[in-house]
Amino acid sequence: MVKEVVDSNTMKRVFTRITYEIIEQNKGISDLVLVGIKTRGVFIAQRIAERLEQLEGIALPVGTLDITLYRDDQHDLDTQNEPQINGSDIPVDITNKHVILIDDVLYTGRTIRAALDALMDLGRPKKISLAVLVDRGHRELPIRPDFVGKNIPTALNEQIRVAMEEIDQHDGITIEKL
Ligand code: 3GP
Ligand code: 5GP
Ligand code: MG
Repeated sequence: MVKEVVDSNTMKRVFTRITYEIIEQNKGISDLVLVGIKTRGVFIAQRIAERLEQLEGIALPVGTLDITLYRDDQHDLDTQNEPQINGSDIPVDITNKHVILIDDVLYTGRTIRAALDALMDLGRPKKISLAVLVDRGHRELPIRPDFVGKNIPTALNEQIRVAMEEIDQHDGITIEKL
């Protein structure tokens, strides 16, 4: 059973709201670096960067981190799988910058923990914040997002699907029972 929780228009509004929240919580955005976690986190980071440029006239650098589960079994919700960094492409030195880490779905928090490790290896940011499109709950680590598109409480046997125009030809969020 598939249920739509966020439609295309609402999703665009969510990106706009997160962008305003980022502007509000930062005195000037010029020292920000956006880092998206592949795959959809990168597109979310690019959307936020576009809005920030429209609203503030500043084009921020957008970097990417590539993190996959150690076992290549993406739809297995077995949380024993530890996320591993496969690569990063961050176009600027993050030392003394404020990095906003961006992912599509926050679940156990293990992906973010791995991402924090990877960022620390690259430099010493003065601050790291976390923005996610969906928080589905079930955290296993003390990690909390600073910016949340939508809180969607889930059961363990449910899965969130995030669709984005860039790769899925439409925007939207659905929830599905496995
Ligand atoms: P993403 O790359 O856009 O984040 O992990 C590959 C894809 O599989 C992810 O897309 C994500 O949307 C989807 N996915 C669904 N459930 C899970 C899950 O439990 N773990 C991981 N890592 N990915 C999941
Ligand atoms: P965590 O490491 O927090 O358990 O999981 C976060 C990562 O796993 C996210 O990058 C996301 O890709 C993926 N993930 C976990 N659960 C889901 C889900 O229900 N839907 C989607 N789309 N991705 C999920
Ligand atoms: Mg993801």
